[in-house]
Amino acid sequence: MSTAERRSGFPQGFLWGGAVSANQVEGAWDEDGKGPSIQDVLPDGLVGQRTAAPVEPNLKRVAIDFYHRYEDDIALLAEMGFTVFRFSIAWSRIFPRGDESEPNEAGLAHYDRVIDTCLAHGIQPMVTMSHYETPLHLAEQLGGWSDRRMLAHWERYARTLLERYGDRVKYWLTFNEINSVLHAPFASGAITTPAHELSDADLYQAIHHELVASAAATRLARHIAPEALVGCMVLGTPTYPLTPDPRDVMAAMTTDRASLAFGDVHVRGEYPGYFLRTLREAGVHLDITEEDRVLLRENTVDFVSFSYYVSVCETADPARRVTGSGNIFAGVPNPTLQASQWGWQIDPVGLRVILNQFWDRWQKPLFIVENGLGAVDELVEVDGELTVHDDYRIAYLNDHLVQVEEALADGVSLLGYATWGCIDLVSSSNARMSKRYGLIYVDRNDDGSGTLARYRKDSFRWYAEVIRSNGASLERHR
Ligand code: BGP
Repeated sequence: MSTAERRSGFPQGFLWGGAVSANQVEGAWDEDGKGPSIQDVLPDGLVGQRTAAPVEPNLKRVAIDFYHRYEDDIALLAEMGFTVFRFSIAWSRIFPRGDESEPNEAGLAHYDRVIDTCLAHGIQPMVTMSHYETPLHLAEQLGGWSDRRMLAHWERYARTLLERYGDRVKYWLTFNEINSVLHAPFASGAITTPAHELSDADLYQAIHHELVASAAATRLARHIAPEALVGCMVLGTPTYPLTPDPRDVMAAMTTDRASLAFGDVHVRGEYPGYFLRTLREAGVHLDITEEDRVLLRENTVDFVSFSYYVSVCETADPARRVTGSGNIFAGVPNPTLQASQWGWQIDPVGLRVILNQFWDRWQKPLFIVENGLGAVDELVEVDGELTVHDDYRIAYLNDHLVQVEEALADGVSLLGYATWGCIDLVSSSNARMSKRYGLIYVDRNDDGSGTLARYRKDSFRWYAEVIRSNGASLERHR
């Protein structure tokens, strides 16, 4: 096979782009009627302590000021040739407390402008309805998704978004990394009970309500915006057995299934047997109505999207069950892999593994909606221009995309690839700026100083060429 043929592995129309979330880029935390969200009581990020009320300092209050700079920023994304841009809508801009009967028009109008700016540049907007940013009032009033009353508020929110934007937004995601509720119940499920006091019954009831909510949003989309495609979004972490010991293989499968269950329900419309066993053994009797069952069964997703940063290992041997670092949750470190500056193990082949696993399992088109390297960047001056020589990020993205191309050759159906934090943003786990993912540098520091000016990194020029060549410029042999 010739090199040219080998390199044409990305199909025509493959969507290339990047992803952000409202709370990590927008700032304007209380402007135009926006209410506080749960992010305002997480000043140190998902791994930090929750505060009793919104406090300063919290870098997310200004973030990278995307709320005011979206036009210039989207123009920069267009300069790279983006054909998809994933962002979330801040629920508390639309319903400031979450329980109002009427939406906040100023919030709605803002996203009209963001969406129209994307479309004017030929970029498909991809909207996440909920990305770790439930209105704070709703969380405090109801205690999170364990309470069934969340569903009515959610449905009003989802309906409002679909009625307003459904004519222009084709790609919709319901909950960001829905399976992360297992590990971050407050950020992911707005559950105010501290994680160590949370009962299995309340956790699994919250999971059930979120799954029903996701199906309810899909049903609304079918009626309001029949052209729209609705996907679930899961935190993708392939789990390898630490050794060939069959007990390790089984342990890895069990850990994997805790997350796979979320996709299983979204795709198949019912709970898998192994999940029911988990409930039985935990003595949990879920409150599932007949209406819930019908909703789940009749409103399965059009595609499955996922984030991918790391793989983990698992073992049945308690003595070897040491925990490393990872995205939201950590597994047993893999002795064959290197890690990022934050200890997240880098595994490009794992992306091919999970693409094949998901495709084999679900036979639904996939979409990679997060992937990238968080790293400390240094701004340098070249010919009077400021830039970042981020060859480490280019290497990371290149090697992952080469594995994506392999998965395409394996027959996986994949709609697109959106790199995480395409413009520098506030980190989700630690709420700092110094963990940067962007192709565009933003001049803001952990202490809040900086001009907020934007600079193109080397990876900006590299990604533009990848997109222009539809992946042909990727280096296959590093
Ligand atoms: C995912 C989240 C994102 C993003 C990413 C990187 O879990 O969906 O919001 O932040 O992880 O995480 P971090 O910012 O902690 O490096």
